[in-house]
Amino acid sequence: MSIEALRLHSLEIPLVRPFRTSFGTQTVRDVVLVEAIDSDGRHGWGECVTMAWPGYNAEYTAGAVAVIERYLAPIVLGQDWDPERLRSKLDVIRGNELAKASVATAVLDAWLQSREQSLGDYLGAVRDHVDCGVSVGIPTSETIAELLEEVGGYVDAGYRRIKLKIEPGWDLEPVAAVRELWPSIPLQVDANQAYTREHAHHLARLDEFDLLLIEQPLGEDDWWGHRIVAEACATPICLDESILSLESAEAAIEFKAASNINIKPGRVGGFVQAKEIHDLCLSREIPVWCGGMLETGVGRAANIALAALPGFTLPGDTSASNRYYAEDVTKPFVLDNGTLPVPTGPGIGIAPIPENLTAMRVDLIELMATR
Ligand code: OSB
Ligand code: MG
Repeated sequence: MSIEALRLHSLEIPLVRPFRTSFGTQTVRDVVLVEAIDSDGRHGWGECVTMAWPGYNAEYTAGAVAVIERYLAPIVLGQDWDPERLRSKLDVIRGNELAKASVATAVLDAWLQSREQSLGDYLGAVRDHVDCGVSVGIPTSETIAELLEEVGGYVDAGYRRIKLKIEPGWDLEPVAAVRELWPSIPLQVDANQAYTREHAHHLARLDEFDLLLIEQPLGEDDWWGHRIVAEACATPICLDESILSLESAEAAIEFKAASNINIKPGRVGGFVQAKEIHDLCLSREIPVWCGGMLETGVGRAANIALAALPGFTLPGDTSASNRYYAEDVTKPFVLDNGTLPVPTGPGIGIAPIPENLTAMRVDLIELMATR
């Protein structure tokens, strides 16, 4: 089965509420779904999790589309792939992990379908449901009242862990307010690189709120700064943006810059790499959890399979579809007692609903193998 075509579907899906982080506010998810069509007529799907602008990391959606068109599609098209060989082949393109992951996952989905194997089975899933957390943005009104209203809704829905987005000026007070109302809910924070080393002792004031972790307080490449913060705080430090590869995960552990890791398959180039990082962390007893990028059902299905691996001992940002979208491009994932079911069908186990795909689509690029 060789890959005969890649289709890049650009979608715009409104979010149920604005999502504000230290790097900006999103009200619409503009996302590209990659469809890989093989010579036996199978359709594999992968989600490109870039944001529209380079605020989370250096990649952004329009740039990722250009990278896929110019560099990744010519590598992939017209050939037969297994996941490991594709991974090493795509490695000749530097960086651009989010773009690479989207193409690699679409090809992986088609390949798994040809073997009638689910992604969870392929990766080594040990659970049929995963514990779900939810990531709560900075309220656009910047009021504690709005934050508590939103968190209350998620607690009532059954989420097993709450993550609050923080930035300088929005940290101790909101965390204290949530902790006061819910004294025992598992709680953590995510700064998306908004602080500096000079804030180490300020961040240590979060210790009194019994948080699971503080995620990515400093810049992506500030290894030494994260070590300084880790020494100042009793709360575990977790890295997200800094972890781009197996090697960076190992550096974080050995250097004691982090004591747990958020694994996002997009950020590390795909599921083969995500599993390698999981395996390393499991062997070093470093807890991991599955991050999110406001995925549609396509990316969510695959993330849930990953989160079913044994080392994923903390609830992930794998929330139900209705936390993000009134209508998803796939059948929605519905929270079941604070968990989501691991898909069992071949490949990622889900595909866009054709009518939703067409209705949400703002652009379509088709790239064909040349013969
Ligand atoms: O830092 O984890 C992050 C969303 C977009 C970009 C970066 C991040 C996030 C989230 C939301 O925190 C996770 C989700 O619910 O998908
Ligand atoms: Mg994060």
